[in-house]
Amino acid sequence: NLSVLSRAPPSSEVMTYCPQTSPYIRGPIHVSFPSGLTLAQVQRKNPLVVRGGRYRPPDCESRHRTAIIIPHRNREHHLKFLLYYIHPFLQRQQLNYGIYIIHQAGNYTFNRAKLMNVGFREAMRDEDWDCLFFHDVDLIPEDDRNTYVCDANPKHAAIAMDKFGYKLPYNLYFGGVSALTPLHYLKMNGFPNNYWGWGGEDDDIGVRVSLGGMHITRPSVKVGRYKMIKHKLDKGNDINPKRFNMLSKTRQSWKLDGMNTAEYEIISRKYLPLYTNITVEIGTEA
Ligand code: UDH
Ligand code: NGS
Repeated sequence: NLSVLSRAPPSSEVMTYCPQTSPYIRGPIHVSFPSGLTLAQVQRKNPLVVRGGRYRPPDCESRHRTAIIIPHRNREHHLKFLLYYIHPFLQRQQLNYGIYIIHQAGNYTFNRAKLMNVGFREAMRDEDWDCLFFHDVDLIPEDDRNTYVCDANPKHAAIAMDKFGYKLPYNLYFGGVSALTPLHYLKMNGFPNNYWGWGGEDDDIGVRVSLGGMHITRPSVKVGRYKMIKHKLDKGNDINPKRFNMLSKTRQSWKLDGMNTAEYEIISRKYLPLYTNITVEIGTEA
């Protein structure tokens, strides 16, 4: 009987939208890194987070569906702290959200941007996310007025990091944390797949934003604040000596290399209590 299926649910089950501005927002967050923190503790502090690191507000319908995409390898100690801060942060913003760790398999040189392409495609398989936050694992937001929702143009969120004296290091900087809608992402053909090792890929992504006919928006420096968990350059992520040469060619290469050419093999997809863990084989440099 189809009329049963099309009937509206009883009014007690219809949830109203959450307010435009969440009443739970507090402003500045004091960030420190408590020793001995465990994932079990993070889990206990976030009882409403369900399988795969998903959450939706219990008492209202969120206005936003945001996926957090985190490129990862060998940074479990950073991940623990990020999860500790980011889950409550996103809940205070009354978002419908999911957290995705995109874990590069093997020991070959790291490729941050290609992992983001994997994250985009794989997260969109799960849900019709309306915003994706591409998020380094070592950056902790320090103000919950920095809302994890998308703007009309691609947004660079990590504009004031402690390591740069809470200022933008240079005008076109697009590193750390950025937010794009699926439409933004496709307009710029996603991110480049061929930046192996450290540096330049974020600048390439910034250039793609304008090549895709868009511009970069930013929150105010007062709220776009982040603390970076200090670390050295990782093993397997040496500085990419080709980056300047590659950057000089983005205008010619962006349509030929990006989301439309991202090839990879998913090794596993695990819906863990605090995040979805996608392990992927992304190959090696051509
Ligand atoms: N990442 C990993 N594992 C790695 C390398 C990178 O998970 O082995 C991820 C992680 O999410 C990290 C992001 O990629 O936050 C960016 O890499 P990064 O933290 O190494 O880059 P960042 O520029 O720091 O933040 C580099 C510090 C040394 C720079 C020296 C060059 N001047
Ligand atoms: C630029 C890099 C970016 C990098 C930024 C900040 O020089 O990839 O520095 O680096 N661009 C090139 O190398 C072409 S940081 O101070 O975080 O180590 O994100």
